[in-house]
This record gives sequence, C-alpha cells and structure tokens, in this order.
Amino acid sequence: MGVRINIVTIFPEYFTSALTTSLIGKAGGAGLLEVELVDLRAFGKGVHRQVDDAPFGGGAGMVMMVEPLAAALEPLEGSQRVLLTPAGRPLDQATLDRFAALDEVTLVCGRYEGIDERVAEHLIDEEVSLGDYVLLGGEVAALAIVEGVTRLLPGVVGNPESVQTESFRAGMLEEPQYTRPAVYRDWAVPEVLLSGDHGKIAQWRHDQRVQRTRLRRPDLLDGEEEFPESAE
Ligand code: JCQ
Repeated sequence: MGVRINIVTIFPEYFTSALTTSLIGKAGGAGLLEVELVDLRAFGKGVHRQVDDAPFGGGAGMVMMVEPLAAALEPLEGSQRVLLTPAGRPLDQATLDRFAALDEVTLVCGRYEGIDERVAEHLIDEEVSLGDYVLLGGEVAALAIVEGVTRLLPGVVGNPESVQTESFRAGMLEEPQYTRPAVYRDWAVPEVLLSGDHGKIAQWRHDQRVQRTRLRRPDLLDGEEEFPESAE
C-alpha cells in the first residue's frame, strides 16, 4: 500500500522543502510514503569526497564515478533502481502506476555530463527520462516521479474519482473546465455547461477531448482513430 522511495543525490537539501510541503508531506505524515535521502557525497573518494572524474578517452566535462554509486546502491539492492537521465525511456503514467505499486523504488539522480556506463549496466534496473531536453541534474525528474507516485497512493488525493477518471481517459487530453463566475469581463463560459442537459454536456466534453488531443497531441491518437469526426 505505501511506497518507500530512496533518492540518491549530491544535493539532498534540494528535496527538503518539497517533501515537507503539500500532499507529499501529508502522505509522509500518514505513513503512505517514506522518502529516504541518500547523500552520494558521503560515499565519495578521499578527503574531498570526490564523486566525479575526467572521462577516459578525453573530452569536456566530468563523469560520475562507479565506486561512490556502487557503495550508495549496495544496501538498496532489493529496490527497483531507476536512473534519471535524458537517455532513458520517457516517463509516462503507466510507469508511475507501476512504481506506485512497488514496495521500494530508488531514484538515482545523474549529474554532470554523464555517469560511468558500468553503473547503468550493473547497478540500475531501468533508465527513465523526463523528456527530450537536458537539465543540470536528475533531481527535478526524481521530484516529478515522487509527485506522480504520491497522488496515486490511496487516501492522498481527497476524491479517488479524480485519480480514477484520469486513468479511464488515459491517452487523451482532458476537456477544459470552468467555475464561477459564468461571465468575467466579456469572457463567457460555454453555454452548454449551464444548460443542465447532462447528455449534451457529456457529448461536448468528449468532443473537446478529441478535438484538443488531435490539435495538441496527435501522437496520442496515432493508430487508434477509426473514423473522421464531424465537428472541428
Ligand atoms: C532527466 N530528462 C532530462 C544529465 C546525464 C547520466 O545522467 C545524466 C543526467 C542528467 C540530468 O537529467 C536530465 C534529464 N530526464 O537532464 C546528463
């Protein structure tokens, strides 16, 4: 039911505010989520606690060394060990669902220009990317996973329907939402939503999801569009 998430990072302080605020903090307080910050620097080499070194073969930048990561990961061998890197498989909802169902996940934050490939080969179970862009380190990606997993834990989000609804509709963008006032300046809420006709409202929302997905994320519809829809 609960998940234990270990985060291996050279910047453990980066996470402290996020982990004590909002629903993540609430999930921690309720014992649904346990986050353990593992300071990679504590496993560094020598008096300088070195965790990176120049790349074999030359070139710019530094590479994260195998020994500190091996030492940090050794006690976490029973967990699913995930490396955050732009070279990983793109994160999606199915991956978060899978992590939320595990007892223990370890998120390894890559840094610098890269990581000794022997880490990925021997000490990591899977590599995950937040998307096709490069960050300074894997910390933001790790936090994204913590948030995405947290909202799936039973009892964290007030209304379980808002979690479930979304998995029904996985593969399409959500329809636009509105609340009071019905008119602000000259910006009116779509009339159908005020009509009280629940059939018409459901149809409108479905059309909006299809239209908006087609326009913004046609890749999500690829291969599952049967017939052309009428309205555009
Ligand atoms: C994570 N999407 C982008 C940069 C190497 C080998 O590990 C590395 C990690 C980073 C930082 O992470 C990202 C990222 N998901 O940039 C280079």
